[in-house]
Amino acid sequence: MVPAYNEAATIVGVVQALHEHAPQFDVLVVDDGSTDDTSRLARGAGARVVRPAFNLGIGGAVQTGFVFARDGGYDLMVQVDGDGQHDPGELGKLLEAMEPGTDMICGSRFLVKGEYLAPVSRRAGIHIFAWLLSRFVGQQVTDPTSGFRLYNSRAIRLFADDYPHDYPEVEAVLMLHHHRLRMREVPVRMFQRGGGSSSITSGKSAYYMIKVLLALFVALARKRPVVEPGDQAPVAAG
Ligand SMILES: Nc1nc2c(ncn2[C@@H]2O[C@H](COP(=O)(O)OP(=O)(O)OP(=O)(O)O)[C@@H](O)[C@H]2O)c(=O)[nH]1
Ligand SMILES: [Mg+2]
Repeated sequence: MVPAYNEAATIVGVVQALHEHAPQFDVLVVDDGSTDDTSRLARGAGARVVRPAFNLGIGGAVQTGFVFARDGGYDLMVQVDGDGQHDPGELGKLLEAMEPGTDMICGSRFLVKGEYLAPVSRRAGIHIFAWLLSRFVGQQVTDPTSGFRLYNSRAIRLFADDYPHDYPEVEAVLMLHHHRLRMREVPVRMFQRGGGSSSITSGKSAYYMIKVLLALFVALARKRPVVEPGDQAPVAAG
């Protein structure tokens, strides 16, 4: 599942790499309102394309993918950015780590030495989220904003029902924990985006920090669902 908003420069390469490295997966591109050729190019490269009627933002786009995966009866869903920052060749590492009892595998750029990490200001924000989240969930989380993630069917069902809206990745880790699902990180390389422009402009960075911090504390205060070990289907909190 590839969320893609105006990623005409890179989407063909991403879809082709997924076909090459993950032939067992269907490729779905969610493009809600690109004004460039993203959808046409993705379809031409062999992806299925869902085009919601208006821009849902990254959270709504990814949730569309979860609904597609849940309704299609898929056992696994992998989320890969459409801007070429993730290497589909590393999907094998995520698949290997998906053992029984683990519901989400997250690719972490910070477990790899000497690779592209992110601009300094962004990195500082990521480390603050990582520090906070690690305390909230009681396990070390190094890259909570990573969008290179593999989900099993329990995680697919949870997030199809309820997924955070904008800048969703950090909050999604906390949601997973509250529903007693488990995550693990594996080292992956990440690259600079291969073209197009980031959805996180400098003006939005401050909003991002405040919104995500607020969302984290609100999520902590929310009523928790009661999910006993052994329960089959986690349900979202109302
Ligand atoms: N469908 C859809 N995809 C989106 C939307 N916003 C962002 N995306 C996609 O989500 C992925 C991640 O967004 P980016 O803007 O690259 O965010 P980022 O990777 O944290 O930021 P950079 O490191 O600057 O690239 C990319 O593939 C985007 O095209 C949206 O509103 N709708
Ligand atoms: Mg990106």
